[in-house]
Amino acid sequence: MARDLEKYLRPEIKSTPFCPGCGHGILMNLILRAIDELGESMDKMLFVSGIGCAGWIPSPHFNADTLHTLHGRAIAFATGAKMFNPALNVMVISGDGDLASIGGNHLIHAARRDTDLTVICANNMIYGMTGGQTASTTPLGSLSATSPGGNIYRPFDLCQLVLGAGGSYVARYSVTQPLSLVEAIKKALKLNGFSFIEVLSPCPTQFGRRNQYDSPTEMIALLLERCISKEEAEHLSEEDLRGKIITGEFTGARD
Ligand SMILES: Cc1ncc(C[n+]2csc(CCOP(=O)(O)OP(=O)(O)O)c2C)c(N)n1
Ligand code: SF4
Repeated sequence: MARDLEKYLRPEIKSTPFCPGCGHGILMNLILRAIDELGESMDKMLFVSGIGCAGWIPSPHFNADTLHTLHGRAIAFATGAKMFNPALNVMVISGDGDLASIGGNHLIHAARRDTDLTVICANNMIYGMTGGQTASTTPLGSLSATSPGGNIYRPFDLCQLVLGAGGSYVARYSVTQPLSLVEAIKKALKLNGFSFIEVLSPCPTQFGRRNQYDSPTEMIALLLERCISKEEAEHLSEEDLRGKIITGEFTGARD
């Protein structure tokens, strides 16, 4: 963590629980960088998370009001807090399992209602905390604790899901695209309405080791290779797009 961002952390926090090479630590840094660049006061912010490794990003680390809630229910708690105190800038930070598997219904209905929340989904394509089970985001064929022969179900495209449900601002970036990601978080924080950012965040421990990416460096290299911008994707054939992850802003659902 850059020294100038340490002021956003609780002074008693000396380390995080993340495994070496986990993308969630990078994401934590980038969220704080966005808040710092915006000059947003932590006093006006509420951070809400569910259960999972990603749920540890804000809580107990951020020196602000944090709600560490039940698995899958972060958006429900966040909605209640925002209804009670509309002046709060409410940010939900949680995992793909938490927000899109057990919590999927809250996600689509908050998007449909255009509830004024900023939701950051740390997508590592697996349930990290509980030992690497298949999530609704696990790619076809990937190995997990519950699909040792390879996942047979198609994963959600989270951005398309939220766009279809009516989210006002939808974007996807990887932790390997820090500048774009910080800009997206700043936009989402300023927007009135439901903003959703899917962040590709590698889990070397539960996803990487099972899927022959033996080191965090290999996972980062893979994201660098696979993530392409929306604009680049427009010039590629269906065959060239295979295995690629399209990143960028996906706005206009309500137009
Ligand atoms: C009601 C309930 N069901 C299941 C669990 C077990 N559980 C805790 S975290 C988790 C999944 C976490 O995955 P994700 O949200 O993707 O976060 P990650 O750990 O990968 O960052 C599960 C299934 C729970 N705590 N509560
Ligand atoms: S299990 Fe995965 S998601 Fe959880 S801290 Fe370790 S690397 Fe990160």
